[in-house]
Amino acid sequence: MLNPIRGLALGLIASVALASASPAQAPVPPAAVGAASSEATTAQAAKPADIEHAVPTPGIGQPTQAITLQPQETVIGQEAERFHDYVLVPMMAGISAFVLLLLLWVIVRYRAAANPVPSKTHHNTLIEIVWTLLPVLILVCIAVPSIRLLAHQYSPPKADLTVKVIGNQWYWTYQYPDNGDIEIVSNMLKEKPGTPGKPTVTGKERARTDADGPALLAVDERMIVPAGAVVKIITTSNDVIHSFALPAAWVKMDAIPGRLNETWFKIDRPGVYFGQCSELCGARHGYMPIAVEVVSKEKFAQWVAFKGGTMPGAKPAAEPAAAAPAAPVATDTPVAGTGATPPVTSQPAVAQN
Ligand SMILES: [Cu+2]
Repeated sequence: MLNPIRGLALGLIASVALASASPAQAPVPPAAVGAASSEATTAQAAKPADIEHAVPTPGIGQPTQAITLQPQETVIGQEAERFHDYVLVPMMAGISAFVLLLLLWVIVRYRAAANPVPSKTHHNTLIEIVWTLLPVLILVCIAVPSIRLLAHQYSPPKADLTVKVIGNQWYWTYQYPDNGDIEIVSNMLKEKPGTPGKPTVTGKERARTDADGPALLAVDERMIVPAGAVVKIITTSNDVIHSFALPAAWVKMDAIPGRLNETWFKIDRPGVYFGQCSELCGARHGYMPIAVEVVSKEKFAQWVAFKGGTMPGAKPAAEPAAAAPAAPVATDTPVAGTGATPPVTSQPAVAQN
């Protein structure tokens, strides 16, 4: 009888010991963090590979044969498209048809042959009120949705990512201030030698393929942004006025030397979206296209690493890992400490520079 009881007691003690041991090991995450960060450092040592770039989908983010607007990928674009399709176009068609019918009616009904003695009628209060009020009502019908759309465009949600877009004669530069200030230079891809009517490659230049996108729109380096992220675009220019335009995102913003303009977009569907410089900026204005590739958040982080940049959240984790003695400090002061450490380490670095 004693043995089973002792066994039970021992079992209980053992289980209590185990239970107390596991919370005691809870602070162990440093070990896990250490393992993860050592993986990260080895990943950094071996240069991260570029992402597999998407092949553009015909009909999405590029010109189509249709006379309608390009399929709109942003909430603002969809609002603008509804306004265009269901308010502006029906109004234009209605007014044009009404004026045409009025003219035809006057031409036929009041022609000289049918109406030998012209009427001397003048001043009709009712008709004067109608032709004053009706245009006012039409203008109000346009103004209300128009100002609402403007208000939505100019009150962007909090940005997840900022890209500084710089126009140059005749290419674009994209800077990522949130990601270690990486800079991408984006040039149009020329055609294979012998292609008529379009710039063609010379020397060792890479010629455009269909995987890059349509002719005159494909570029060597696309602007990469994560899907579903609010992207704040800051435009400026190094020389003359350019304009950053991305029709599928309802974005068009002048890039003016010495001035910063701001716009934004949020595209949820991964893919490639094309635009062009939309301000006549010189001889090769037609040859400075814009290509934005929307990728998953993981792919974006991989691309940033490939370009030698950093992710805003990953930066603090990477720095203490690089400096091994900093690790115990991070475990003493939990969450706030990890947040506070990087500025302290980065500030002296800046001061030294
Ligand atoms: Cu331009």
